[in-house]
Amino acid sequence: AEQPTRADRFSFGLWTVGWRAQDPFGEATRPALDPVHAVHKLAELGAWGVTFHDDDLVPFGTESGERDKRISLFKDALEETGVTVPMVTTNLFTHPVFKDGGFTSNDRGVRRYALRKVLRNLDLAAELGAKTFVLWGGREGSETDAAKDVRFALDRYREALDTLAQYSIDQGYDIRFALEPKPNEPRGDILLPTIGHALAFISTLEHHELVGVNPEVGHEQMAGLNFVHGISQALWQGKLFHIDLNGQHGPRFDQDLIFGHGDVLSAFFLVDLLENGGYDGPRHFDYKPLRTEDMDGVWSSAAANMRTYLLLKERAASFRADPEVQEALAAAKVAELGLPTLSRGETARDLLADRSAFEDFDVDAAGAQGYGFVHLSQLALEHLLGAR
Ligand code: GLT
Ligand code: MN
Ligand code: MN
Ligand code: MN
Repeated sequence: AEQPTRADRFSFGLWTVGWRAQDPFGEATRPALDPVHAVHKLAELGAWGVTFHDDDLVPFGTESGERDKRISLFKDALEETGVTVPMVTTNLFTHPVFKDGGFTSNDRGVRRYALRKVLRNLDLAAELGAKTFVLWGGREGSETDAAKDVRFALDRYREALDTLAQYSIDQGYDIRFALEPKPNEPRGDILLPTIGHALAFISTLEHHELVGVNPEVGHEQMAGLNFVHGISQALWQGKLFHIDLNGQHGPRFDQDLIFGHGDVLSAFFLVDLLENGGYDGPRHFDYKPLRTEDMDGVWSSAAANMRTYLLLKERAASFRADPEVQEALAAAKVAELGLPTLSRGETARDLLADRSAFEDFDVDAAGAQGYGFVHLSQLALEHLLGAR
């Protein structure tokens, strides 16, 4: 069961296994990875999908003849392996032109250039059959509040999304957009820093139904937030279009660890939620193989992501199936939260007339009851550890 198959819908960004491990203090420790080779290796390991930024597949500035050639070699690899492209994203952060952002650069010419770059990439996404277009605005932000009028920046962000969505509709593309929040890094402060900010922003868009979120485990944890809660709300609002799975140890630089190699208890509850909460999109890994690894280490890290997910899925199923857990869930009244607080047709006036709800309600008894959450939580931990 720990052997991944296509049915698991695991996908990887070309930039993950292809990361050469350059960081602010050191050079690359690994050679460049040919996208065609990456597709073959990922297929061998049992992955179902591959994703990429425009510039991962075709380096920035490549002339169009060479661009076509690279795209066609990539397509051949997809065809040979049966690997799909469920998502495509765009790089609006590497080239110096984007140092003050793409859609929200103070410079209008840069904003127009950014839109042109993304429109071109959207055409490619449609051509490859991608269903989701991710936008991570890593450079959309600032280091100083003196330099950015955030209200104008949000106007321009919205203008960009409205323009892209309208174009996609006009072209007849079957693509939805997913915004990826991150609180900081590389900018001092990034716009739309959390799932919550992104959801609120999306509600203001002209084509809000076409725009959702692509939350990343580590990014919410960098902000000190509970990822499972964030994902729950995104699901609840019908906005979980895509997900970036990885690991992180709390608020610090973006670690992009292997999935489960950070907060493993949170990863356990996340897999339980994804498997039982109505998410049927890709299980996409956005991680960085450790800088210490050679190419063998890269491929074992890719396999580790998938194996960890499947192990957690198996542990979550064993947790759910345990009669003692079911008893503990009942004692903790977990399902009772699903019952509406008012009865069918009951109004606030009716509630005011219900003495049992207030005048005769025994607040001391209700305040004295134990919920048994500790027992339930320990059962989860024991299933996770394989002790049950
Ligand atoms: C970049 C970022 C990731 C995003 C990618 C999508 S870009 O690698 O660090 O978290 O998911 O654009
Ligand atoms: Mn990250
Ligand atoms: Mn990243
Ligand atoms: Mn990501």
